[in-house]
Amino acid sequence: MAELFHVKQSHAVKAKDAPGEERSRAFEAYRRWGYLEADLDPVGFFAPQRHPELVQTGAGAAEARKLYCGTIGTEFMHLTDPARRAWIAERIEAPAPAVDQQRILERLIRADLLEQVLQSRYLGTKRFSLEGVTALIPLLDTVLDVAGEEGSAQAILAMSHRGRLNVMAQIANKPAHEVFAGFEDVDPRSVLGAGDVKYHVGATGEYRTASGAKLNVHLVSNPSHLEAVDPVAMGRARAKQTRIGAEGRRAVLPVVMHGDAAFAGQGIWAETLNLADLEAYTVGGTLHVIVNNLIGFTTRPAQLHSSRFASDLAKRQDVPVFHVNAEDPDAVVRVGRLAAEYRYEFSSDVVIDLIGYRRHGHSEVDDPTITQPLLYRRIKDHPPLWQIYAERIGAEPAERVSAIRAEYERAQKEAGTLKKIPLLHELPGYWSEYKRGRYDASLEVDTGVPPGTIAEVTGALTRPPAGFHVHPKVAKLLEQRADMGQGKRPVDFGFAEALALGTLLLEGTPVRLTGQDTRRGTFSQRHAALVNTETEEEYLPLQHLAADQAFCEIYNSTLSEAGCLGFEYGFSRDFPEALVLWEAQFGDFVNGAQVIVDQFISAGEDKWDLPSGVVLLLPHGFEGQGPEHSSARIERFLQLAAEDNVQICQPSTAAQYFHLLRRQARRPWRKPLVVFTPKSMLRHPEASSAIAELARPRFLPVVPDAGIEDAQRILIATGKVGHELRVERRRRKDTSTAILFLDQLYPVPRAELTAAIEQHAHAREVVWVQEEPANMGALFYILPRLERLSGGRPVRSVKRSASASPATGSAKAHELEQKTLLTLAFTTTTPKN
Ligand SMILES: Cc1ncc(C[n+]2csc(CCOP(=O)(O)OP(=O)(O)O)c2C)c(N)n1
Repeated sequence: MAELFHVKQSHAVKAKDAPGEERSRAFEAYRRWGYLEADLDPVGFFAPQRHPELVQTGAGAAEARKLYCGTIGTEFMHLTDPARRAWIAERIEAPAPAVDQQRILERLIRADLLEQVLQSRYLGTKRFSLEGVTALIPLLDTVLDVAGEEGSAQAILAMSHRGRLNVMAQIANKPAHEVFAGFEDVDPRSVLGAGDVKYHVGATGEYRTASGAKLNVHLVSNPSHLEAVDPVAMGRARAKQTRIGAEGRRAVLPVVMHGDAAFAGQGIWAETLNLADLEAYTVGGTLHVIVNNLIGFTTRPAQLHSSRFASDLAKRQDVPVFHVNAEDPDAVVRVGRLAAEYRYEFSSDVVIDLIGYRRHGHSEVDDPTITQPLLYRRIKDHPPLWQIYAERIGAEPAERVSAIRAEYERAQKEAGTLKKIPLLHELPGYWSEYKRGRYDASLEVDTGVPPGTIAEVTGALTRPPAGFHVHPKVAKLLEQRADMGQGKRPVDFGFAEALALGTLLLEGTPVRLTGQDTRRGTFSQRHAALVNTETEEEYLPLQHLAADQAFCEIYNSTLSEAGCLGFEYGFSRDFPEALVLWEAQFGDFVNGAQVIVDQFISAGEDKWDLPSGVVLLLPHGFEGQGPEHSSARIERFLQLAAEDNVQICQPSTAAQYFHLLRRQARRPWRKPLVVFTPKSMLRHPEASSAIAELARPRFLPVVPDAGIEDAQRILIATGKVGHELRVERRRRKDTSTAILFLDQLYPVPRAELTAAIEQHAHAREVVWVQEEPANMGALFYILPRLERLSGGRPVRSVKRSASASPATGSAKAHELEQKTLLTLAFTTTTPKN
């Protein structure tokens, strides 16, 4: 092997160089640029790109060329660690290890015939065939083989539509007749308005590797939205690893497959890649496979990415990329082993770019000859890979081909006789104690905590270790919190949260909380980590409550919404015992994660029957901070709400927040919870709570008005404006207006709302008051419901005028608007809604 490793640009070889030096330069150039001239052109439409530093003659050139410009193109010279570069070079420059060609051939035949039988039996039905990249199956076989050798017991697989049915059958071991059953569409009545298409659902099975190891394989359910599943798979892997403990990262291997167009184009994947090596998110390396067919629907690579390869984004980090020609299965298998071993050796992400072609149109109902006539003329004459490979290795597989075809045809017939859709999955055992589906009152549990326990937790939360230098502002806060915990001053929101998490941790509920600047809190309200002013060392009091407490992870996230929320949703899917919370910096930014909210959090249970108890903390409130620091878009969450799929709440006091968080963990019902959290209300005196409030039994979905009896009018609000209304009422010395807080918007608390209204039997009207413009907030949702529950009283609303943007950019305009809003709320003559 040429000398390893000068990491500098290679220079053109000069004639006077000594042969040793010349050889070493040639190797260096090929290690760096060889992948550009590698043979990665499966059907003659992806010609090598010539590079001037790749000399064709002279000492070492031919040898280096053979190693680096064959059917494997290795991009690794961007890795900053010389040991990693050397590790890869050593393996690429060593003779290719022997591979089990019979096993490869068997897998190729199976992959191809499954598609062919589907094609012949269900002509014109979309299946997103794998043909053209069938080498994916032997590739995954090898990756899992290495995983077994390395001691893994589980693999989390994520992928989009392409070849998914094949991966389900060959890798997740879903029985073939169940794959066919998806095409029979039996029992449609069982999924009216629910369920998902066959190429999106998940699968769970056991894979037996070549060396006899058994691996549980989980193929993650995913939506059509390409790449959205990436962070979810990572979060799921992290949860499974956390459950296992110290050996977790070795025991669970995440494998994520990507389309080439999606890999190059979708931002959520870039966000996810950035999580790879962070303490808060690492899974000890994800193995990525780009199932690269050099086309995206009808669009060619030159229109899809500014770089030669779809994979280039990965190079922003220390991640090697192995391009491999999918028409050379031996090379594919070699790369699979190399990449998987690299993951285990360095706990690093690694990318395999499996470059093949697409035999049919994007789906089987598309005619690709309309947009790529030349390419598809060539593909039409190109034999399936198993035929090419059988010839190459001198095998005679006719008998196996007939036997496998017959096997699939039998399975297809069996599917036709099924009356019910086969169970697609079973939730792991740790879900057995938790319920999903509809809400019912029997799910409720008490969440109150007596003052004695609060005082104990407060002690641990407010005493930093000896010699720890606390910032003077934080020291003062800790003193105040100590008083709060002793009942000497009201408990504020920040401390109520700490107490909720602290008491849960002591009761055995693990906590994971992440978000931008979450450790301190955007509004300097949390201070979950104390920072030593002398050393910057951090200390998390919630991690030091008791020796037998549950684990507590509180992290600042990266500046990402989609990636980070997707991760936490994934984590919650595999850790129902934990309270998993994701916090937006301002609720306004949650729309950066809209796909995760729409496709997973809101619809996941309906589509896939997969529950989650993830919590979203979304700071919300109109405070004159402009259009992007006001609204978490209550209206959008309410629009997504149906069939008890989520809970949407806005706690009006610290105690309500305390009970809400505890309720989420202690109830056996696992359901996403969206919490509109306070900003200025964090410090609003009326939003603080007496310590006795923490001891009361439960969260109140509707907070009645204790101060007013037999009111003439009832104002109902949610969030900060309710407190402002109460202040305004005092200012006006009004004693005839009751002000109720609707702290739970969804599921709508009908009984509590009716009871709170009926408490004021003589009230003449019910008024919904919101800060949000008329086209936003809860208005559209709540009015019809209030009309049904108001006992025949007229219902009207007070709100800002409809507006294209959520809030004004002027603090003074905001004040004027807010004042008008409050005035209107106390005016009895406002006409219709
Ligand atoms: C976020 C998103 N945008 C657009 C689409 C529509 N769409 C479905 S497949 C596809 C092409 C994907 O190409 P590629 O990633 O290369 O995968 P392939 O289908 O070629 O395997 C497009 C644009 C989608 N599903 N998701």
